[in-house]
Amino acid sequence: MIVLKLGGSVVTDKDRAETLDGAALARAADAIAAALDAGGDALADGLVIVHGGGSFGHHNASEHGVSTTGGTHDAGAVLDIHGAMTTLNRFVLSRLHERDVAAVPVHPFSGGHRDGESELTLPTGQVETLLAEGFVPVLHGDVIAHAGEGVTIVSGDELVAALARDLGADRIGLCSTVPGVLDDEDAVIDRIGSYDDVADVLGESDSTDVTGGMAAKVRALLELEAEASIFGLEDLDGFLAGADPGTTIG
Ligand code: IP8
Repeated sequence: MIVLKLGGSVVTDKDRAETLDGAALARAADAIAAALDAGGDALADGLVIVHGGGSFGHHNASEHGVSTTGGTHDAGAVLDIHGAMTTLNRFVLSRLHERDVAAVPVHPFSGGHRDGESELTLPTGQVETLLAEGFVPVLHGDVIAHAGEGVTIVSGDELVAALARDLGADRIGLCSTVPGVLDDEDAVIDRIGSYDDVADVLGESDSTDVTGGMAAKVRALLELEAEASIFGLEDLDGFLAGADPGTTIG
């Protein structure tokens, strides 16, 4: 089984509020549809897609001062952020449906929560059952109930980690706007085995990103048993066909 994250910065114009990158989303949907059509071992046990927020969630979250640790009790703010994410989810689903992919939405806000220690609990029985029934579940970064904080943000990367762990993913892919994790000279780092390998080169994200950018992604992926790949959109076909493009983490 493959867990694939489509980065919010890939499928949206990250610097312009609520703006889709239609061409990039179409290209990603083409690659997914072609890989599913081709069948093959890599996708034999199904595909779970998670997409990030890009310009559809981060701007709303930062406007309301909500992050993965700092919450809100303002129901309007919750609806605003969740609404932006479900709007983007509908776009992703519709582009996949146009290509006959059996994609269905799974909204983390409806099932997950964090405890007082910010530990995420994400039920995965529905995802597992949908996979077994031949669907492609499509989750997204979202708002989430958080004990003692009201509601906070759950990033797509956290969801990828939880799904990969609980469903025993064989492979994890993060499709990003960059061809991998880049070193000081902008060359793709082939493999990262520990965060110390890259602590010097991973700075803050340039755009409004309440969940931490590349550094947070690498940290989350390093905690997983399965190896993960971070790669650019041009390598999505290759990844889905079984190759290990970009940076391998783990
Ligand atoms: O783009 C964040 O998801 P991410 C989602 O995967 C929200 O970090 C609501 C900001």
